[in-house]
Amino acid sequence: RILIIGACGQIGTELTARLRAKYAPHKVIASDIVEGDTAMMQSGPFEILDAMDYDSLQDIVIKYEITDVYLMAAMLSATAEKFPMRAWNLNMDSLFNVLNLARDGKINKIFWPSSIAVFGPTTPKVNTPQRTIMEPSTVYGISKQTGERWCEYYNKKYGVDVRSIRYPGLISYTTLPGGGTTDYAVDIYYKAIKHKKYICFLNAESTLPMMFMDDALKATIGIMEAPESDIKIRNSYNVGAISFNPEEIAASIRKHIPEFSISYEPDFRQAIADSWPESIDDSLAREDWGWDHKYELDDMTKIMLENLGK
Ligand code: VAH
Repeated sequence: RILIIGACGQIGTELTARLRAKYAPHKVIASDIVEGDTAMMQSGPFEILDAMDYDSLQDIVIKYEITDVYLMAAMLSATAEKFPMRAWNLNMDSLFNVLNLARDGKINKIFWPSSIAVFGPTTPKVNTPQRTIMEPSTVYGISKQTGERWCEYYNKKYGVDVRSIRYPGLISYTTLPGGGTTDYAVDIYYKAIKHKKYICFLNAESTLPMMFMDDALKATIGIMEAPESDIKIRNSYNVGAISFNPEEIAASIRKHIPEFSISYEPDFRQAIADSWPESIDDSLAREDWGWDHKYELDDMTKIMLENLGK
């Protein structure tokens, strides 16, 4: 059986639905610190769980005979800058809880999300390699870089089958993101429909790696279903899809809403975005376990506006 920790988050919500559609719903246990929406609560088992509470997590693993865990709970980049120690404790304690369950043979397989936030201002920004200089300047990035090191350590030392991908900014219409720097790329669609204008908290030139949620879910389930021998990288794989800046996503929106206008009022998140790459080299994920993205910017814009317009 599968346990999703942080099932009510931006990724967790859709991941839960996707896994319940793929496997029998009763085999996919959703958990979070708060209850989910009606669809989540009525479509399969749910448990209130604090990801930092080892004993409660172990009780759920035993109760449902969990074999695979997707650890989707974390504090993202912008919020983590406001609460550094809470972010460090949540992001790290939750990871150690799951890694230690696997080390002790209580679960078989782990998915743990890393992020392009592991890269920093000194990292080559264009087509960022899998292995390169990584001096993250954000609390979130530091926690993800450290988490990657621990994943590789537990794999090499204890044989823990933990698999990870470095998510770019993720865009979806089902669940609002919480506390990220790339969240402008979701908010802009809501504001385009509601007000036909958007005040962006990043400047026009802030090019960042991004991905539509359907591609992110394909990568997540894809790496978890790959044969163990295909997974050659045990810290975390680069995965990429599209790269754009606020001006380019605004132009994409104007193909549907010609009068849409954007203005720029950069805030503290500009420094975070400036420290991250513009585009990612994901050739190893494509070679090792067949990663391939499908959605380009205009495809995503069409889907976002259609679904948010309803
Ligand atoms: C954030 N959406 O903005 C997350 C992600 C690469 C960005 O880590 O913090």
